[in-house]
Amino acid sequence: HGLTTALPAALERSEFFIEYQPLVHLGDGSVRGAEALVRWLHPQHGVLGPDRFIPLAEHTGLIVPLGRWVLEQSVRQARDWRERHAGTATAPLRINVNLSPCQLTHAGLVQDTVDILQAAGVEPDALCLEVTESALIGADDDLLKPLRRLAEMGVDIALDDFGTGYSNLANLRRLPVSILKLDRSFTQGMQQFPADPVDLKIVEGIVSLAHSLNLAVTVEGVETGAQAEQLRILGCDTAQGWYYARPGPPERLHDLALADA
Ligand code: G
Ligand code: G
Ligand code: MN
Ligand code: NA
Repeated sequence: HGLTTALPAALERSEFFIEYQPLVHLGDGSVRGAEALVRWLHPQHGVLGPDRFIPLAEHTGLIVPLGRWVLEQSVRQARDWRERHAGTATAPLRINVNLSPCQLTHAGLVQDTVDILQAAGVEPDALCLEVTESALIGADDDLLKPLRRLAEMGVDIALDDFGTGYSNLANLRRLPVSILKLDRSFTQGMQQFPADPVDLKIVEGIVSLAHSLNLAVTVEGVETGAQAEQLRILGCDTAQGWYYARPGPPERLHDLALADA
């Protein structure tokens, strides 16, 4: 309750900040971008993670202005990285931003996104919006329309926590998504050696289906080199996890990306 009532003032006082976790190409190990992860530097409680306050912000509607703020900061950060990397061998870095279901139903989503990209001078293809699989289960056309418009503009849409939502796989064809983010639980199945044979088969099947539908596969929660190698062999495209880097300040991503330029 205390946290809930403190949220609006926290946004005004700029108590939120963003950490960035690198997204790495499994084929060559290069840094391709990052996921933006919001935190709250609470004056009494210290740093709070998103699971402590995102549900509260969703409940009160503050998620809309907070989400807009995260998008604005992240897109500006992507512009900064791209400017500083211009002329190097690295591919232009991309930014992934999480959207909560309430933001999807907010009428201003498409226009806000267009305005934020234009104000920062960033191409839509620099941005990927992550939506959880569960938010899109049974989604009707009204819910999908804004995502379709964003996808037509060139914004990538990723299906986050994929594989946990029991969605009908045939349903994927109808969704304007271009990336599947495999849930961390599958990566955990690659921990032991030999890897869990059922997880191997499931990931193999998901990758094959995804690629046949022209979707890229990103894996989350990679903690060891053995997991990364297994997932690379299975054909996954991009990886994220503590093995590469924990979420951190934006300068760190810059250093990591330049180090492999
Ligand atoms: O930062 P952490 O690794 O604890 O992330 C936990 C969860 O919080 C993730 O599932 C992520 O999707 C969610 N999250 C992080 N930042 C944001 C944000 O800016 N908006 C929304 N809606 N969710 C976020
Ligand atoms: O959007 P999503 O819920 O997937 O956000 C990613 C979450 O996973 C964040 O809370 C992040 O801190 C966490 N995370 C990122 N990398 C790893 C990892 O390698 N292992 C584990 N256990 N958690 C991770
Ligand atoms: Mn995510
Ligand atoms: Na996820």
